[in-house]
Amino acid sequence: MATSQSLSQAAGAPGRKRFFSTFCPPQVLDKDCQKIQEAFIKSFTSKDPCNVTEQDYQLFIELTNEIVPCDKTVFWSKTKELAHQYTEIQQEMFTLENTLLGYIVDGLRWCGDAGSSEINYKSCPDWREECFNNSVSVFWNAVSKRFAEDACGVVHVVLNGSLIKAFDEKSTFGRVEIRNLHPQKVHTLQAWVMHSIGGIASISCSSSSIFNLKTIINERNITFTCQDNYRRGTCMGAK
Ligand code: 2NF
Repeated sequence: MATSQSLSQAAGAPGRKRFFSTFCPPQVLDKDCQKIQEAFIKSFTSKDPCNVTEQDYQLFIELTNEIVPCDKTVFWSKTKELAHQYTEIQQEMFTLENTLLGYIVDGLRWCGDAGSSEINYKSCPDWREECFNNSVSVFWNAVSKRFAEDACGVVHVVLNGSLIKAFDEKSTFGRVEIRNLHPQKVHTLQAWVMHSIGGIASISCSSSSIFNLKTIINERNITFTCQDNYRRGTCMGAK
């Protein structure tokens, strides 16, 4: 229910140093990160936690603006750990959480209160049960949209082939990210369908769930390719 982890704790979490050494030179970090933290907190404090807008995060998003190079964007859906293991090894590939914006808040929950300028550490609405326009959901929708809009070249997605809905139209990837890819910039979406992640199903590139994704992508004039159990160094099979 409540925000329990502070921003500074999150930034110091093990295994997450990569962003700062890659993108943010130490001399810039101290000053700008203070400004960024303030902008983030201002985005949702003094506001009804069920009535936050994407506009509220505008300044925070602008301050953390950075562009992932073409061909290096990695989306994921129900495969967070695996996707992050991959980008940890492939340091030139980036999930949203490998960018400053995603990095700062990944793993956190937060909200404010209309009657107070403080962070509400006691209780925040549950995004599944209480309200759609809560501080956390609105944030991830806004930044996922931005991440997709900025993507270019060949983009990648790691999907969970152990789930019947390896591609779920209601997920952030299905609802927001694929709908905001620009066909003028993105020519191919490459799906990596990974098996044995922990579910019971065994979904492959030829399953109806993946076909559904291919149809949506092709309708958007973007080429779709898919590979089962992608391993680094193997070639991608076009479907
Ligand atoms: O927490 C994150 N780092 C996060 C949250 C939402 C979206 C990251 N994203 C971005 C990533 F960049 C991925 O490319 O979207 C993609 C993953 O989202 P998904 O919904 O396709 O994948 P799931 O595994 O179903 O969900 C990822 C996490 O987000 C939470 C969910 O509980 C899980 O922890 N989540 C999903 N939808 C919402 C929502 N509407 C949500 N949290 C709040 N509101």
